[in-house]
Amino acid sequence: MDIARIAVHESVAKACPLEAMVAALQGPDVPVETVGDDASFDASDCVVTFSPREAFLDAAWVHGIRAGYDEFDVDAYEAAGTVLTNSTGIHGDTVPETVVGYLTAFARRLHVYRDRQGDSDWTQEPYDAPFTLTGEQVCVVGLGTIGQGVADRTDALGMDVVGVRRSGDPAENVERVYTPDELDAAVADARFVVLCCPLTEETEGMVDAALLAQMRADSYLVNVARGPVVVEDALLNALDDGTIAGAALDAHWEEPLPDDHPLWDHESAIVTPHVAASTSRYHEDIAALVQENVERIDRGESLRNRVA
Ligand code: NDP
Ligand code: 7N6
Repeated sequence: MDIARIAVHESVAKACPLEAMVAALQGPDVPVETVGDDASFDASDCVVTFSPREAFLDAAWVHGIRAGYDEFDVDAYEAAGTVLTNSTGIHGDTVPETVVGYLTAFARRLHVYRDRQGDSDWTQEPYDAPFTLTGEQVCVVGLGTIGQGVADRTDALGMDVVGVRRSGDPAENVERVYTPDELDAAVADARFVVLCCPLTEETEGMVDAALLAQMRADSYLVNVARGPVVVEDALLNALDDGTIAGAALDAHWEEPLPDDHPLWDHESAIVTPHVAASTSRYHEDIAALVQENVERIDRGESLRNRVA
């Protein structure tokens, strides 16, 4: 593969300023330019993009600037012989820090007081409402870059950490690793269930009414993965009828979450607009991944994060 151009698709602007990405990707050898939906590609192009487009299949290599590549048709890339890489590996601090924020807010009731602040409301939560994270169990579903970061941080906070992944292989700072067929058992004792897995055929709808019913009534669901991993109606019902105590959602079924969605006003929900990974250095992290792979191509090596 010979890369003669890096084409930065305008959809990159959904995650970071386009100009910053173009500047970060500039190197001595390969020219970098911004392209829109009308652009065409050939077998000497690398496309850096947030969203998929059919025309990208004409390029040599497409780099998705997200860890999740569920919107990309991997089979079509294989059939076209177009290389597809993703951006896993760069979210090990940002997303886990956000998760610790959700857990701390729920335990220390910070989201409740922030809601009351606008009304100058001094009302204190009931005596038995606040709790400490220390000593509570967290179940981390997906133990990759993000899940490991969540495990490390929650372990450091004195929590009991269990996890789930298909391989069932042990993970650092995780006391017990379950496989997906043991999900019921994995969540049963957890005060928090944190979803850090990809959206796949296997994980779509994984958190349904039956699984929510297995969770403790005083437990919280955190979704930093993808909206469809959770069955929307099942979660809304579980929040309404007290099957679980609350949920923090960064990933949603439809984005932006519609104005009239019941979650916006739900007192036991924390809603963030898919920003768990936000950082002012995002463009630099992506550029480092792309540049590493440009160098690998020059050396004739296999690409990092290749998914097709
Ligand atoms: P990784 O590929 O590093 O980790 C994914 C983990 O999920 C692996 O441990 C994998 O292990 C596990 N996994 C896969 N299938 C299942 C399953 N059926 N049940 C349980 N675990 C499973 O990805 P990242 O940690 O970088 O990102 C994970 C996901 O988080 C992304 O795919 C994306 O959807 C989302 N994300 C969201 C962000 C946000 O802004 N909210 C930011 C970045 C990512 P194994 O193969 O052994 O199953
Ligand atoms: C954009 C991060 C991912 O999969 O959903 C996230 O990487 C997007 C800042």
